[in-house]
Amino acid sequence: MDILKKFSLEGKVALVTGAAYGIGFAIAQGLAGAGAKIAFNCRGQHHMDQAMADYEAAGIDARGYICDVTKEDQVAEMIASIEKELGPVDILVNNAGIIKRIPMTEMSAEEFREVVDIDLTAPFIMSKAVLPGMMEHRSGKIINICSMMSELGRETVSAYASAKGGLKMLTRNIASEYGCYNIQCNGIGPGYIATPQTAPLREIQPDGSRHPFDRFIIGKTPAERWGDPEDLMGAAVFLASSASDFVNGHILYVDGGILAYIGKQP
Ligand code: NAP
Ligand code: GCO
Repeated sequence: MDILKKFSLEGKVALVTGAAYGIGFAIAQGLAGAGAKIAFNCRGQHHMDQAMADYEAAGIDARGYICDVTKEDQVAEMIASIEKELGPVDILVNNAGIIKRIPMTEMSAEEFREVVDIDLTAPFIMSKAVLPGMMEHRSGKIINICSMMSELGRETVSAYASAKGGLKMLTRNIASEYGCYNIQCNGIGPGYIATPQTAPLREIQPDGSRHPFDRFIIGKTPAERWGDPEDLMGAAVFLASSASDFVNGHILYVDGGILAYIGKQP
């Protein structure tokens, strides 16, 4: 048996949400490297123009769509266009997400809802839009980008942790409900990854020293470094490919060991 063939995505169509930059862009690069045709979306033309140039520079013939993943009508329109232009979506990566770092007692219900809307309700909307096609073809892969906060809490991220904890359970539920159609829904739980989302936690201080949170994360991570978006490529290709056909409802943490570690002794 040629085991590498099981990791091939040749002939597959992959849609990665929020993949103009950051983790989504790296995952799309990984899937393209394994042979998939790439569709992605973001919300604004400015990011789209830059992203199209970045995909081209990476040698990837990606299709970009302006679409807000919280809007069911825009999502339906995007999926219809992808089906027409590339073919049915075989692989969906629910990557688009935001975070608001605000102490819970100072956070408005509106701010809380916005995070849950993008980080949890949108993966429901996106998955609901591709599931009928996957059921018809009796095959499909959905990958939800979860978080350390699917397992852990910390100050200021109540909405994000609630949404990412919920996303872990949405993952298990999709696996439970649609596994009989040969659809696998799994999650990737990235550790602390250097992207625009985490840039405020890594800012150099006015006195030239490292941000205290930066130092805290290095101390919490056995690998003693932040992750790079590229660290997530292998897990994404595995979960998108037939190599993972009997893996369902699993969250694969790619965290340099954070969840295994009690932390450095003082
Ligand atoms: P990022 O750099 O902030 O990128 C987020 C992407 O999501 C952007 O492309 C953004 O596009 C898009 N997006 C946000 N809201 C959207 C919406 N309503 N509709 C469509 N696109 C939307 O974040 P990242 O660090 O790469 O994170 C990607 C995912 O991994 C997120 O779900 C995040 O929670 C998760 N994650 C990140 C880390 C980390 O340490 N960085 C760790 C664990 C999990 P626009 O700019 O066009 O809005
Ligand atoms: C934070 C971070 C995180 C991460 C990530 C960890 O403020 O604690 O932004 O929550 O980005 O999701 O896995």
